[in-house]
Formats: sequence, structure tokens, C-alpha cells
Amino acid sequence: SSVKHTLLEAFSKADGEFVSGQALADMIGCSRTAVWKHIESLRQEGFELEVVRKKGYRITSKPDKVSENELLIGLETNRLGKRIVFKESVESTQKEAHQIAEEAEEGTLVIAEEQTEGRGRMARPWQSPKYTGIWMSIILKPELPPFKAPQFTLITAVAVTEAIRDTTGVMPSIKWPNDLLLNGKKITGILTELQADSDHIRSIIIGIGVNVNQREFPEELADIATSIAIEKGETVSRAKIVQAIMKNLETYYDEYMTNGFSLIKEKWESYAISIGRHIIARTVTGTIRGKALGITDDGVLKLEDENGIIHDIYSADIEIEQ
Ligand code: BTX
Repeated sequence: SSVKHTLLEAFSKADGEFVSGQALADMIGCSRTAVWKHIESLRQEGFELEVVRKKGYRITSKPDKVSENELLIGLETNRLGKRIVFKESVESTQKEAHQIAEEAEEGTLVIAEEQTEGRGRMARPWQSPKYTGIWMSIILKPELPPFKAPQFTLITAVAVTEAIRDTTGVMPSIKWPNDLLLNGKKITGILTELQADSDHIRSIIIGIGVNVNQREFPEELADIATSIAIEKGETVSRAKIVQAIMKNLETYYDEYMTNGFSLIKEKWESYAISIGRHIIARTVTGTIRGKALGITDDGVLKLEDENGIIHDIYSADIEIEQ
């Protein structure tokens, strides 16, 4: 609301100093009792405020939020994230995005503080606790045939890797096809889904989950998952990471549509840990061991087995052999 804006602006100008109740009342054009109520609603949103008689109010700590306002201020994109659907809690941002994809304008971002039924590939669950991670889905509408869709997982992986590097200083590596790791543990999962006719994509819905400020994980994930805060030793702003992801995704999406996949492929391979290593790929039809040679222009993983036969892997879980 505009009252909230006025208040936040006043506190931001005061830069940690007190602002008197009367001054705030004058700015908003209301009584001092009404000011008190507005302050209370800031507290509800997670701001911490100190109140001292005769001095007034000051903000001692701001919530780390990913609501629309927090994301829009400082967002440097032209098309992506111009429309933001923010929810405190959803089953899954993918589900929400699928429901609105048909009417939604390209670049619409669905983001939530918490998912109660976040999901990964093959209906696996994705844990998405409140206020600590980035749980979001972006709707794109490229004029492309459906078989190009897997490339968007790789485009996204490059965009998110660089966003995390540039905003937090930690550098993830990519594990084909859809995970980002820090020190060998998962910090990001990417889920690319489609609404398509046989020959063209209607919407591509890119789900991104980033573990940002979790300080611990439930037992079943403790060995395989980590967060940026755990690896860096301090909490970081989720909004800044989201903004950087949107900016990078727009840049690489444009690059891909005008110049094709080659620059993205080059970056992807330079960030990937699995290329050149011996891996085990578990696909729905069986398990293949071999050396990961690289990815093709379609995002397919090339795997050379011990007999020198090269396999095209379209979808699998991979494990890197020591
Ligand atoms: P995936 O199938 O590659 O990985 C799922 C597996 O990852 C799970 O079986 C579990 O072992 C592990 N896992 C679950 N939660 C976490 C977590 N928070 N951190 C690390 N590992 C975890 C990866 O699928 C794709 C995930 C996409 C999630 C985003 S969040 C926004 C959007 N909405 C939604 O429902 N999904 C996407």
C-alpha cells in the first residue's frame, strides 16, 4: 500500500536513526494512533522496530522477502518478471504456473515463500521450507518446436550458476541435466515442463528451486543437499539472487533465440563437473557406465562406454565415479 511505501521510505531516509511518531503522522496524513497500527502491520511482515518514548521509531532489521515489491525494485529486465504472481504459500509454483500459462504474458514469474508439495522430476518431492529458499516458476513462450525444450534446462542452469556467483561469491558447478552443486551437494534443482502441440511450444514452464538460507536439512537430505548460507557461512538476500536470475535468463534466452545454442553450450560445459569424468547414468531402460564426453547442441549427453560405443543420454540420473 502507499502508506507502507511512505513509511519505508521515511525509515530508509533516516538510515537507522529514529523518526518521530508525529513526523510519520504528518507524512501519512493520519493520527499518531493510526501510525502505531501501521507500525504493527510492518511487524507482522517481519520488520523489527524499536520504539523509544520521545524519540519515535526506528527499523532494526528488515525481513528477507521475495514479495512483488522487493523483487521489482532493482529488477533490470525488459520482459522477464514484469508480471509477478507472489504467494505466501502454494502447493507448487509449477502447478500455479500451469494453471495460468495459457493467458499469462511471456516472462510471468510465479514465486512463493513456501511450497507444501514442491516437486522434482518423476513426481519426486522437492522440500521447500518457508522464507529460506527460492521457489519459483517462469513462463516463456518461444516460437519453437517441442524437441527444443530440454535446452531450456541448460540455458537456465547457466543463468542461475552465474546469478549465484555474481550475487553471493560462491561458484556452483552444474551436474547434468538439472542440478547445481556446491561442494558436491545439491543447492539447486531445475524442472522444465511444457504445454505444447505436436509441432510447437505453447508455454514452457521453468521451475527453479534454490536452497539459500537454510541452516540445516532434514536427515534424509543431509548428505545430498546444502544451501548457500551453509557454504558461505552467512545469510544472503534472496531477492537479489532472483533479480540476477531473471536478468541472466533474459540475456541467454535472447542470445539463444538470435544466435542459437553455441555460446550457452560453451559456458555450460565450462561449469559442468561431469564432462570428462567417468559416470554412471541410470535411465528408465537401464544403467550405462562410461566417460561423459560432452553435450550436443540439443542438450543430449554423450557417453562413451568401455567398448568405445557412444550413447546418447536424453534423460537420466547420473552419479560421478571417483
Ligand atoms: P530432481 O528429481 O532432480 O530431484 C529431486 C530429489 O532431490 C528428491 O528426490 C530429493 O532426493 C532431493 N531433494 C528434495 N528436496 C531438496 C532440496 N530442497 N534440496 C536438495 N535436494 C532436494 C529437481 O528434481 C528439480 C526440482 C525443482 C524444484 C522447483 S521449486 C519451484 C518449482 N515448483 C516445483 O514444484 N518444483 C520446481
